[in-house]
Amino acid sequence: MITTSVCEMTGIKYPLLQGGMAHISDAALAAAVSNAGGLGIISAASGNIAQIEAEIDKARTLTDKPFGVNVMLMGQNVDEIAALLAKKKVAAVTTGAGNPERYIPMWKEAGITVIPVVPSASLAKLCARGGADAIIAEGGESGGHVGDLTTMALVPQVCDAVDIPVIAAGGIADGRGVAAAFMLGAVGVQMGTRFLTAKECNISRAYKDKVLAAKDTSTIVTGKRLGHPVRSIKTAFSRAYAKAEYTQISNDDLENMAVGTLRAAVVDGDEKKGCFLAGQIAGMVNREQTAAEIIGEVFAEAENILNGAEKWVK
Ligand code: TUI
Repeated sequence: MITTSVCEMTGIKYPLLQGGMAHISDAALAAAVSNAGGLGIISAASGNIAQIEAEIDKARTLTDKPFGVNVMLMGQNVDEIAALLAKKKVAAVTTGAGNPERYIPMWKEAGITVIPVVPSASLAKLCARGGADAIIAEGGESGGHVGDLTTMALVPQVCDAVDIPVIAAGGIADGRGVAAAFMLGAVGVQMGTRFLTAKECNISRAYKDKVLAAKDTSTIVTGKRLGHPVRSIKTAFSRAYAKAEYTQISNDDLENMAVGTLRAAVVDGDEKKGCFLAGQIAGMVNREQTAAEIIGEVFAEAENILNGAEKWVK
C-alpha cells in the first residue's frame, strides 16, 4: 500500500491525480478515476460557465468521492470560472498555464484544496507563498502546454524550493514512473496521457488509435514562436505547423492555424486539422483499460519496485 500526505490532504486512496485535459477530462472520466481511488479532474477549459457547472453536477451524481477541476489560466472567462468553483465548493482545484496567486485566497476561503501546476521552481515558490496546499511539478515530457525543464530536473528542484507536498507530472505512465517520481522527492503523481485510452475517456476513435500506435519519438513540440509551446502527436497538421513557424507567415495567421484544432482532434478525430495532444510516454500506452485497471496496475507495479529496492541497497 502506497499512501502519502497527498492522500490525506485530498481524501483519496492512491496518491494519483488525473490530468485536467482540455476538451477531454469530463465528468465521466473524472468520476471513474475518483471511484477507482485517485483524484479525478474535470477540465474547465472546454465550455461556458453553465456547461462547467453542469459537468460538476454530473460528476456528483457519478461519484461520492472527491474530485477536482482544472482551470487553464490562459483561457477565457477565468475570473468567472474561479468564482464558480468557489461557489460549488469543489474538493480541489488544479491550475495550468499561468500564475493562480490572485485566486488562491478565494478558493481557500471556500475550503478548496489548491494545487497549481508549475514548470519552474520560481513559480512553485510564489504559489507556496500564496497559500497553495501542494504543487504539481510538470516536466516538458507531458502532453499539451509544456515548460522547458524535464521532470527529472524539475521535480527535485521544486521539492527543494517549497515545503508543501510535490506531485510529479510529465512522462509518468506506469509503476516505474511512479517509483522514480518518489525517488525524486515527489509524494504523488499526475497522469494524463495514460488515461487517453481509458474505457471511460470519451474521445474520438482516431485519437485513441493515434495514442495506441505512437512510439517513443511520435510527439513534437510546436508553438514556441508564439510563446505557447504544445506537445502533440506528429501528424500532417503538426508537421505543417512546425514548418510554418520558420517561414514569413504572420503571427496572426499562425495563431489562426491552431484555432479549433483541439476540438477537431477530440470530437471529430480529424486527421488533417486535429492537434492530438499527448506526452512522450504515448509510446508506452498500448492497451485500452478501465481507469480502475490502470490505477490498480500502476500502483501494484510501483509497490513491487519500491519493495524490491533492497535488491541493490544493502
Ligand atoms: O496547462 C498545461 N497543459 C495544457 S493547457 C492546454 S490548452 C492550450 N491550448 C492551446 C494553447 C495552449 C494551451 C493544453 N495543455 N499544463 C500545465 C502547465 N503550466 N504547463 C506549463 C505551465 C505553465 C507555463 C508558464 C505555468 C505557468 C507559466 O507561467 C506562469 C507565469 O505567468 O509566470
